[in-house]
Amino acid sequence: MENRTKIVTIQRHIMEQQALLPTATGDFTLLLWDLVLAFKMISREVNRAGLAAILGPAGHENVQGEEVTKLDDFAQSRIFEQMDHGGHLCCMASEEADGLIPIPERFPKGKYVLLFDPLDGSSNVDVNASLGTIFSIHRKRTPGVDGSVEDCLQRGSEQVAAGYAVYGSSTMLVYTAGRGVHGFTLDPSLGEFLLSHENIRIPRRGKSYSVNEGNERNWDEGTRRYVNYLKEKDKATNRPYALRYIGTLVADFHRILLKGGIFLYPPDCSDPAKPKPKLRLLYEVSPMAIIAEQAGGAATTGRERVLDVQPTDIHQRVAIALGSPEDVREYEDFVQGRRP
Ligand code: AHM
Ligand code: MG
Repeated sequence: MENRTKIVTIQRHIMEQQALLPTATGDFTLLLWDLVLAFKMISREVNRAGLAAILGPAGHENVQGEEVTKLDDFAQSRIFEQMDHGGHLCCMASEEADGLIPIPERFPKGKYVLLFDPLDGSSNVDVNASLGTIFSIHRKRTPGVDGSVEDCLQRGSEQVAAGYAVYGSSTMLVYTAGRGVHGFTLDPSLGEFLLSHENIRIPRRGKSYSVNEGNERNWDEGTRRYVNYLKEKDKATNRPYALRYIGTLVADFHRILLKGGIFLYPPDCSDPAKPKPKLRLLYEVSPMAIIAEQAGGAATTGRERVLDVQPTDIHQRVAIALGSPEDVREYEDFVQGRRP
C-alpha cells in the first residue's frame, strides 16, 4: 500500500483550499462547485457536437424539447442558468452578451462577480479541434445588493479566482484561487474532475511560440523583430523556436503553461494611429494572466503588466504576450526598443 495514489476530486480540493482561510464562509466554495457542473455539461455537449446532425431530431429540438442551439449559445445559457440562482453572485458579464447580465429579481444576490467567455475558440467548433471556457471572479466593490458595471471593471490583480476548462483529447479544468495553479482531468466514467496536475509551474523558458503569423504585415515593428529573432539559430536559448498555433487561446495557452514558451496576440497596426487589439481583457486576457503569474510566468501588453491594466469598458480589448517569464521579458525588450 506504500505507493497508493491519493485521489482528490475538485470538490475536495476546493474545500481543502478554503479551510486554509480562517475567514472563508464557504460561499466561494459553493460558487466554484456550481461552475464546475456547468463545465461538465458543456464538455458533454462539446464531445457530442459532431453527432448533432446525426442524432438531432428534425426541427432542431433535442430530447428535452429545447431547440438545438449553436454551441456558443448553449455554453452561454448553461453557465447563466447554472449560476443565476445560487445566491453567490451579484451580476455576471460575458463575451457573448452586450451589457451587464443582472441576477433575476426573484433570486438572492451574493458578493461575487462572474466574468466569462463561454466558448473560446468558436472558429474551431466545426473541425473537432480543442475549445475552452474561461472564467474570472471578482469580489463586489460597490454598495447595495445589485452588481454594476463598476464591479466588473476591476484590475486583473484583484481577481479572487480565475480558470479555464479545455475541451481537448480529454477535458481539463485549471484554476487558481491565489494559491498556485492546479489542474484536474475529467474522468468521464465517474463524471468527476480528479487532481492530475498539482501546483503547476511554467518552465522559465520555452521552445515554441504561438501567434497567428498570417497577420504579420499588420504587426508593430517590435513584434516583427522579436518573431524573426525566435527563428534564428542559438543553442543557449533553444532557438529556433517551433511555431504552434491552434487558434483557441485556452488550448494554445494550456500547452504553454505545461511546456513553456510564449503566446502573442499583438494589435493590428495597419492604421498606426489606431492599433486594434483582438482579445478581451476581462474574459480572456486577465484570467490567463493571473494563471500565468501564479504558475511563475508573466503576462504583458508589451508596455505594461496585464494585471495592472485598469479596465474602462467591459468589452475592452488588449494586446497580450504571456507565458514563460524569460520569453515574456525578452518580448518586452523588443517592443520597448531595448533590443535593436
Ligand atoms: P472567440 O472567443 O470568439 O473564439 O475568439 C477568441 C479567439 C482565441 O481563442 C484565439 O486565441 C483567437 O481568437 C484566434 O484568433 P485568430 O483566428 O485571429 O488567430
Ligand atoms: Mg474567446
